[in-house]
Amino acid sequence: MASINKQECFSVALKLVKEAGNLVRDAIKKKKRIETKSSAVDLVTESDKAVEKLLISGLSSAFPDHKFIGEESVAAGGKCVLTDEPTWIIDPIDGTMNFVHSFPYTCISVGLWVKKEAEVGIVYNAVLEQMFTALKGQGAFLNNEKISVSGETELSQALIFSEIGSSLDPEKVDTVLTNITTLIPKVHGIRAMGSCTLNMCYVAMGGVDVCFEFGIHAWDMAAGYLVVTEAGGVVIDTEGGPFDLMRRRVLCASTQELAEKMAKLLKQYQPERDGVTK
Ligand code: LIP
Repeated sequence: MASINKQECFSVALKLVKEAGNLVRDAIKKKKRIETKSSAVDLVTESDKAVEKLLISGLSSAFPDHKFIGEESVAAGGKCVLTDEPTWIIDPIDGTMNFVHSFPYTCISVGLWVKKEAEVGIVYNAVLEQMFTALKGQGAFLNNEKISVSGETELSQALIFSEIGSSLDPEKVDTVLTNITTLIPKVHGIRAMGSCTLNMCYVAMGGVDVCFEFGIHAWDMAAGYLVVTEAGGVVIDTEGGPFDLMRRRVLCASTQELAEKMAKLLKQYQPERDGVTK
């Protein structure tokens, strides 16, 4: 198996993400060419494809042995398989719907997983100039300043990010609405901002106390997972128990206590796992 120099991987990826950020910052102001994918509200633009191409071509020439899972490559028929090999997991524009509407809650997300563990996480909201970074065992940072979760333990005091998602499956929509109805009288506030990755980073920076979502993919969580855990937060499955990157569900919280309280309240939904070959 290829061995990695984590610091070198981080530096190379950071440079490429900054370059891709210039592209996103410029493109968000312009008219986009929009196509749909799994549903009428699951969108892709030429910028999603261009950013993914830039990142994969830069990373693969620096690290020819490494593997890739990229949102748009998978949409084009590529594989979504996580092995023990060093694997870059990329969402070129997380929050594509927001990007399409020039709503600046959108980011580039790049995670490096090795032996199925997160080693590097980079999340860049280029429009608002927020660069979240994490290396395993070295803490999490926003624009080079160390960040940490809020430490909140009480549901009644918690600000929560939920999501609507891009699946129109009636069972999924019912799960979303049921959970919001359950939570409204129990928490401080609920928001739905449109980017799973940024939601996770906002838990990491202490801006919100919990986020959860069903139906997202490995690329929506791979980098955010490390940013949250390195900021002292908790990432678990939505019904409690260990987080599984390929299970397409996530619950992040500032503390274990809060995560467990949330998991007990949530109606569950299980989409087909990532990586299932047909
Ligand atoms: C988006 C997620 C968001 C989710 C959307 C979509 P994309 O990712 O981050 O949280 O609610 O359905 O999956 O498609 O913009 O990269």
